[in-house]
Amino acid sequence: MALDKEVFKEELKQRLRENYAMELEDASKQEIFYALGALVKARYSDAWRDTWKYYVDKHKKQVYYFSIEFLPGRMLKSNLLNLGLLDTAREALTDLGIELDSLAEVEKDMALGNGGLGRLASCFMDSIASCGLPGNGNGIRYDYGLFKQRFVDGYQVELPDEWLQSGNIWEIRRESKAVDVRVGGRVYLAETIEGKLKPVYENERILRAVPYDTGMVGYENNVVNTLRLWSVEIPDSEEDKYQSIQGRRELEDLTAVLYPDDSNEHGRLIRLTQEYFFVSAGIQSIIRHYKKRVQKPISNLSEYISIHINDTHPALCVPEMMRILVDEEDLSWEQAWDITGKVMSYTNHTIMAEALEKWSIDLMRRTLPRMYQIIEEIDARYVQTMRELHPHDLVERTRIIRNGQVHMAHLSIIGSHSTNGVAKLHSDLLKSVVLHDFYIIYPDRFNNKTNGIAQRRWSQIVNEPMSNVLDETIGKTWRKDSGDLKLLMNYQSDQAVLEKLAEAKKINKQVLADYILETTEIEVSADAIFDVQIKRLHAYKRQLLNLLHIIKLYQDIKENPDLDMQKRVFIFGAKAAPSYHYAKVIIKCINEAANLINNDSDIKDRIKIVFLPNYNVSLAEKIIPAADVSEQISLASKEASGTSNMKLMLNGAITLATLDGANVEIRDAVGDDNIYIFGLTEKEVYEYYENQEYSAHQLYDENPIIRRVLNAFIDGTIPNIVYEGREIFDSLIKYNDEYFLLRDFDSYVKAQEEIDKAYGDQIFWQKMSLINIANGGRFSSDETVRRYAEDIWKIEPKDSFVTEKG
Ligand code: 73E
Repeated sequence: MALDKEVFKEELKQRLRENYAMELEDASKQEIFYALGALVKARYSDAWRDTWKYYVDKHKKQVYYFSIEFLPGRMLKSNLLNLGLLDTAREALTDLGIELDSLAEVEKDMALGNGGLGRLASCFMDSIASCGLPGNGNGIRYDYGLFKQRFVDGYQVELPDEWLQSGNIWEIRRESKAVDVRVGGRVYLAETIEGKLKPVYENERILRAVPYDTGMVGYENNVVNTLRLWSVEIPDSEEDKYQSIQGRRELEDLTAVLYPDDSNEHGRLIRLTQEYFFVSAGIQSIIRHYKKRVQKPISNLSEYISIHINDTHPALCVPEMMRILVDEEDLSWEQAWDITGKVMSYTNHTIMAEALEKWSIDLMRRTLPRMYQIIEEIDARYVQTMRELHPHDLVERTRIIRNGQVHMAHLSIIGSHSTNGVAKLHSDLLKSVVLHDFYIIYPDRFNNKTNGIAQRRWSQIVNEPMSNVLDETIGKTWRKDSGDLKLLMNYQSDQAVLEKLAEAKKINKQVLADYILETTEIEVSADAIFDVQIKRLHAYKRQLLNLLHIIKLYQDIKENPDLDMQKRVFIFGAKAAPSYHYAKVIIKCINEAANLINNDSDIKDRIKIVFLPNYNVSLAEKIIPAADVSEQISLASKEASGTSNMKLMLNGAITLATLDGANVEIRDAVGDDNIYIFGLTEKEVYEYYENQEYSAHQLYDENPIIRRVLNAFIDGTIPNIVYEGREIFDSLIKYNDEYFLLRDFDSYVKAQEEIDKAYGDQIFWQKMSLINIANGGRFSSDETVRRYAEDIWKIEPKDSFVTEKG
């Protein structure tokens, strides 16, 4: 319901009086932010309750998206936008002498995720609600989000992210919905009087799981779904067991921190317990709701409930559902197995071997004894059934328990009805290579769902200057349906439109330049090309290749001081997992190269390097609208999809990419002329793996440019990296360059030279940029979740939403 500006002002003042006993004039930004947050929350609380009631009354099938990470970032502006209040709020606040944007900065990022996987989960939450789909998130309420990153002497330093320090305005603690989760101890099976085998628990620990719910507000559709995050507490019944501070700490630490790993798995007890904790709490609460509210026989569960396993971290959903159905609901194993398979579906997000989770049998048995018994039974039955249908070897390779380990991806595939990859190329690789054995066994289970992004956030909210040009040019329908961005294609030769888009970009670049100056004291010109690489730091993503090219440019200018080139600012944003030594070495080298180049007067500002610390969702929101070039340069086959590639194109950046992940689909969307592609293809990479013919040393010997660039790491050219430089050098030469940086170097340099040339012709550049914006709508997570809803979850949108859309 629309809200009048004057009423808005009055309500805000009223809330300040109620919550803080204070007049607006005396209130701090913090206090005004909380009052505004409370106002916004009150605006959707009725819709939240009604949505839930509607799903129950209409017996709607619901999906529960289980993810160990969610990365919503700030929610104020997104909630205001979705409630149709953004303009009203902005105007009302302006009248009161307050700037909405600076108020929004008060909100701490909710950073309960590492990177793409967690952000995708949050984009899906937004889109599921915005499409009127009955769907909820289920995860962990970590006390500390992903660490805060600082640089000290060029090294990454990690500080705790105390995001809850001043409270979290959006969440509601629901004590009455708490459940108990049992871990550890011993479990054996004993016969009941009815002659059934039932598990008996001994010396187990009971954890109290308390849910905190956050409303996921749909875009102008009165739908508010729920993100439920679980926090651990000590149950009253167990208080006497936790007398010591240390004992309490251990337990309370369970939901204290998010594991700061991306594509690197550290087999740690706490992590496994975290996984079971949120899985068990989530499934118990789903079943409780089903029995109490849906009130249908448990055998009909799959008609009303769908559970999505986001990567393998929630794979225990399979045995936990079996436990509840068999141990607690008294179903036969066969019936329970049939239901579980129908309810569960699974997404794979990576082919990196080290990220495919495996747990030792010993750890699993000690930590989660009942889970292990059930997994053993699933495994034994799998082997028994498949032996009759497939060769022995194939069955052995695909079973869940192998070589003393429990394979969580195998469990997820065997225990669900759908396995999907996150971009076409990735899904094909799953079928042909990574999960090929499973594809032979279950060909019908495999499918692709290319990732998408919450377009409203990544265009309207973060990029107002561009949004205004779009409104003036193609009308406002694109704000609801990003497919309408296509209309912009009619203006690709309209000089006035191209100029307006260029002006909008310039405004964003100036804003970022100011931020860079403020945070790093580096002065950059908004006339330079803003060349951006923002993502987790990982060898396969090849931030180092970017650096090698920068060093080449530096050496070229030193050799030829009058070198004619476009000015460039290379902007990095990346966190390295604290235990990922090599990634941290790369950070140090980039920072030292920055120091060298930024302060060398011979360079005359033609190149600048800016490594912005603490890359997170809010920083992405500042960088992305200002980007000219989007670096998507992972080794082909390694990046499952990527999603910053989609956000950057939507904001008019030109992609410089390998044919990896969703880059392939971006190329298909914009055409070869509006993207810069370089490097090995995924097929060529696999050929190298097979023929073992790659020699980085040979490239070093034969290519003087490569030699000069690499030598800069060990001959003192880049200062202060005596050890780090050697390590980089050795990784490339002595250990033969695992990610083929040197093999792709020449074609990368060539693509960069073409970009340099293209930017010189502004009309040409702006046209490419426009074509990227116009085709950005294709990667909307609205569309992605609709595909999941239709093909996998079998859920339908709220009726009123269907009629609204016609
Ligand atoms: O390519 C990205 C993808 O866009 C992929 O690396 C990332 O997921 C994104 C969303 O689909 C991803 N993260 C993880 N695996 N894949 C991961 C693995 C272990 C721990 C935390 C995250």
